[in-house]
Amino acid sequence: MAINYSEKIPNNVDLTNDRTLQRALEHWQPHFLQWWHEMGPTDFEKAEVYLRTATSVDAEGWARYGSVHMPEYRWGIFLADAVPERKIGFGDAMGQPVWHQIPGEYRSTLRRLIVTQGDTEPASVEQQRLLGHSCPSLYDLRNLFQVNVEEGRHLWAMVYLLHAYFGRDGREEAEELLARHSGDSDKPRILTTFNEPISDWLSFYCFTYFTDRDGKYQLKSLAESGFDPLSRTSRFMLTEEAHHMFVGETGIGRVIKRTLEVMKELGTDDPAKIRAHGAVDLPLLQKYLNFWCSSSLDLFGSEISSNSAANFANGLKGRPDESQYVDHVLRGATFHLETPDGKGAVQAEDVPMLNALNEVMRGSYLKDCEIGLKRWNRAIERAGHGVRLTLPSPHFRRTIGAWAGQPLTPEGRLIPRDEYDKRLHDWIPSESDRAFVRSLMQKVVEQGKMAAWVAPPERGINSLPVDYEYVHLA
Ligand code: BYC
Repeated sequence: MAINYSEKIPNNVDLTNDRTLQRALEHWQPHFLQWWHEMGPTDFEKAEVYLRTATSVDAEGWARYGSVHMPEYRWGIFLADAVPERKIGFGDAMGQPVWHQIPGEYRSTLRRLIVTQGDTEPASVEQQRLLGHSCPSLYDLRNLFQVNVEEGRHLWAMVYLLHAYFGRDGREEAEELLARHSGDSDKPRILTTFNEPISDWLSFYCFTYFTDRDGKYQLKSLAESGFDPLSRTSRFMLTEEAHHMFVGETGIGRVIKRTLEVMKELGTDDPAKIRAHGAVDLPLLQKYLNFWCSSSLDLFGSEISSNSAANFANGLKGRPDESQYVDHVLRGATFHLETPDGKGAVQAEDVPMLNALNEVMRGSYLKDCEIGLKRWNRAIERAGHGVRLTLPSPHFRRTIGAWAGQPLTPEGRLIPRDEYDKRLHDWIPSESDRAFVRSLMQKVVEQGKMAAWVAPPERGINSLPVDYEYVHLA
């Protein structure tokens, strides 16, 4: 069904013919806008931003671009087209028709999954709300706001499910999604990474590279769900998500490009000299990669998880790209898992595959993360330098699961705890590293100008030139 923009809430779910649901969502809408006014990029409400807005759910030509004041962005409810006669593709109910309503026995689990997913979306907007004040260019400022409005729309996607399928408790959860706040000591966001401050653009690029990629993998697994409305909404969210990871990958790539230029200009790889010249030395970038990668790895949950086993067996949450696997039931399958033995060594055991699905997903995610690393390392190699950027061991600096709190190097070697404590800031940014990065973050908003710590992008948005006025500041 086409997206109807003539309604108060743009949608392709035929809202006009469900007056109760329409009223409930129209009641939530001002609360969302109030939240946006208070917790979004508040100081840029009058800016005209060159944004894309979804116009259809087709993969081809699904968005239009134009200047928008962010509070007037048309947040709405867009589900990917239904697949006729879709069947559950995994778990014990494999082959049975998908559900168009919530099965009673899975109600609370599905609500928990939807609320957890929904909670991350406004959290990220809150985390990024002050970044506009230190943007490196109008191009970047526009990308930040594009990401922000789409995360707002992803909140709408989950709130729609809560309102449409869960009744009163769904409506209460929708209110709570606006009441918890990132980093709030009384009412924090649900998942750890979404309470980390994002106070500089290097963190923003790393967040969109690593944490949005967790979003990609979680959404891919929800897109497999036997609960069809969740599958359809997740599928369309993935279309929007691709740009967010693009911002991360090209952002980090541009930082590296600029650093390599400075290294060439100065004829040195001495971090102190590179910093004195106002660029990000590669060891410092490596620390940021270590920080955000390890934090994002926690978002997959514990290595051994009865939640993930039940979610899979019951057809609620599959593996990303489930169809690429041969066995979709996994009863009897095992996974070789390494965990710390508590005495400073590593033990290996074969565990039921069903219980290890968080780890399986973490593995696929890490492979995807490697792609950017390869590209960046090629640029470093071409410039004639021997340094290589790496991903930290998946066991490094974990706070969730079997490896939580274990003293390991980024290479994954267990070391004495006092050595770990002493060396931690060799591996993740120290307060002085962060202060240096913050010192680089001076707002650049003159048309066509770019901050000195990051190279311009190769091309602009929607075939426009890089120096286009992507944001017209009031
Ligand atoms: N922090 O069996 P366990 C995105 C909790 S990002 C705090 O180990 P399970 C985006 C867990 O909730 C994608 N708590 O794990 C990106 C559970 O609590 P309860 C977001 C954590 O359940 C950028 C307990 O520990 N989407 O979209 O198999 C910008 C034991 O859990 C954490 C989703 O996450 C943590 N890191 O898997 C904007 C999808 N990890 O229930 C957006 C929905 C675990 O015992 N969520 N816990 O009270 C899920 O599928 C699962 O909840 C998780 C955890 C994958 C998060």
